[in-house]
Amino acid sequence: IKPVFADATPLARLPDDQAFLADVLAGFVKPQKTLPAKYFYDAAGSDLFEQITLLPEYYPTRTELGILDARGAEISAALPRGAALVEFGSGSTVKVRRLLRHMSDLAAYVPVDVSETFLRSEAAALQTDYPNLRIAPIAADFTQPFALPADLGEAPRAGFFPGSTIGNFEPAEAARLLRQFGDVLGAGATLVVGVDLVKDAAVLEAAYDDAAGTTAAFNLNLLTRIDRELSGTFDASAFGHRAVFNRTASRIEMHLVSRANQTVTVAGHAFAFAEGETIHTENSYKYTIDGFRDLAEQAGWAAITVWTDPEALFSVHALRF
Ligand code: AVJ
Repeated sequence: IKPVFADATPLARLPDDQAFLADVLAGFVKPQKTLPAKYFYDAAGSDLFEQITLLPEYYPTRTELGILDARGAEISAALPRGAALVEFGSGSTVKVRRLLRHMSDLAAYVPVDVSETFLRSEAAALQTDYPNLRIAPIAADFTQPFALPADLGEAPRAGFFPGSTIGNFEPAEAARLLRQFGDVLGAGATLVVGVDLVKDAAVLEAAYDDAAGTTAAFNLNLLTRIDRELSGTFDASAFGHRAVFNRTASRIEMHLVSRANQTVTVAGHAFAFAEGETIHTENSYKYTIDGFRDLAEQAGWAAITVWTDPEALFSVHALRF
């Protein structure tokens, strides 16, 4: 069965490099310089992130997979029979496979991802393993509204948003995104979402500043990417990596720290960095179970069930819109 590509909202108004340049310049004129975390994931960055997920200190990926393995039957049972299952930011199909093997009655699987090439290859691989499953990929940015395929008919809607990707959004943005998922899926929909939990600062900080230096390389790769794609003059070795748990805001912050007073240009625009000055590159929000339920409720979702691992490192929530 050949995957059908449904219509989706146009991906971006600006060509990618123009949007990247605009975001970098906007971030660098702020008093606290910032870069959007979504730019981590070029080819080298995606590779480094894959390595991060295998690090001994980086517990989220293996813990969530452990929950999906141990509780996959229960989690699948929380979804309606004959559902159309929409995965937001599907990436690789490693996680959804933990649900699919318990769901023989799925009406359709709808992976949504911004990378059309990856989406196509992952959909094709999944189709080989599930020849009878209807797969309807949508190439779209899931942070923007998009339409589901028109011919899903009356199949009840379910959503899947694993990986604690929700943690990359400011709480108000996260609530907006959850409400948008509800609007895309419709009233009565079920959502399964993976959320990293608040814990000891030392455990969190080690997960984002590993001994092998892989997360540091992931963070510094942003500068290399700016040099390559935007004619930047960054010397990545003139910056260090910092990860700190901000308990008041309940988030891990990643920063790049200037090792010296220096001036760097990006596409001809000069920016001064004082020694010790940082570029804030990522927030990764951590929630308590009740804290996430409050956020979901603000966004129109009611809690159904939550699953965690024995050490309560990570949570998987089922919600109803
Ligand atoms: C992909 C956003 C879930 O926040 O843990 C990993 C990204 N950054 N190490 C996370 C990340 C540094 C990751 N998310």
